[in-house]
Amino acid sequence: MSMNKKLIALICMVLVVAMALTACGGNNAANNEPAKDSNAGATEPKKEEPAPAVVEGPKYNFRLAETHPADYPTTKADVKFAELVKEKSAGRITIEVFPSAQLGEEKAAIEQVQLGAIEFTRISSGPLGEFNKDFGVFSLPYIFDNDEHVWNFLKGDAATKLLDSLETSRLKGLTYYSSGSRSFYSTKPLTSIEDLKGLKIRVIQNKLNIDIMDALGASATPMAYGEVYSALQTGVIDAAENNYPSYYSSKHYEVAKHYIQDSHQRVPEVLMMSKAAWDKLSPEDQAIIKEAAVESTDYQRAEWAAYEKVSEDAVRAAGATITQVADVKPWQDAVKPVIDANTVEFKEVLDAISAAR
Ligand code: GTR
Repeated sequence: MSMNKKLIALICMVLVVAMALTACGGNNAANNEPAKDSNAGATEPKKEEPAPAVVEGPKYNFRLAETHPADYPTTKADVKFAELVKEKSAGRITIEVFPSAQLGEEKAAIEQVQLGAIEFTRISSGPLGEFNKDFGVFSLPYIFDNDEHVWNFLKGDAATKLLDSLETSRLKGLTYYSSGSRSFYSTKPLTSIEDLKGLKIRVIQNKLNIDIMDALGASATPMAYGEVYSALQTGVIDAAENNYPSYYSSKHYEVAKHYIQDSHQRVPEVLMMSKAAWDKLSPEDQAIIKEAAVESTDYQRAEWAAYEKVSEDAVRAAGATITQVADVKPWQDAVKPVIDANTVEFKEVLDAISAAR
């Protein structure tokens, strides 16, 4: 190789190395530019850099209504969401979380959020069914096999469409959170489906819940969550139903110590905003709220998984008698009329739920 050729080869090598270094440095924190195609040719997906905080814009001080106490997984996630919003808006948007139903029980909270008097709430899809018919689907019994099935569905298009449909009810759905599965508990011994017959069972206010209790031979008593403890204690009701975390944190296990795990419903939690308040925000601020909500989801799911275990252990240790339903088929058969009566109404979503199995 002549001297000239060697020189040209050397220059080419230097250029190639320089170009490679420039490409690597194209997504660093210093330039704050998100990578255009960060996954191209990469074996491992690269983490997106956080978008810079949106400093310019109006200041807001919002409120968020939460039914559960401060140490409950949904409340912790609400706080996480508020922190993320504050960070992303450089402190312009603050959200104060009011736990323990301080701003009202769930039904009242939804109404306030519809009006824009409260800007945010974290709510169960159970009561939402009364405000938005499509959400009733989550109250149908035994439609999900397990938590994985629930999340396969929640991560798909049909669940996003459902969340978006809340706009027709003056609500802006932001994200779903975990809520495990609901099972029955009673002040009276409860070890089989037969034991439910004739019981007065508190339900979340929702027509489908009443139909389910009828199908099981029980009688449904719709009631706000905050009233259940004393209603069980005084015998106004015999039973209620919920997941382990609520059974534990509400202390219902103290007064109704017979729990039968049949997992009849898996009713996701929803974080949502008032549509009226949402519409007043700039597109940049809307993006902040949406991103923060989505980012708080994994945190909530992790908190949920841990607390579900803690609460089951705690109620067992406190002397609750827990019966695991070995064969759920008789239970499914008993409530089949409720499913049959609603298959047409919820067909599209039910198909998506089956496909997510
Ligand atoms: C809990 C849910 C609450 C509330 C409660 C109830 O599982 O997290 O939002 O709906 O159930 O039974 O009222």
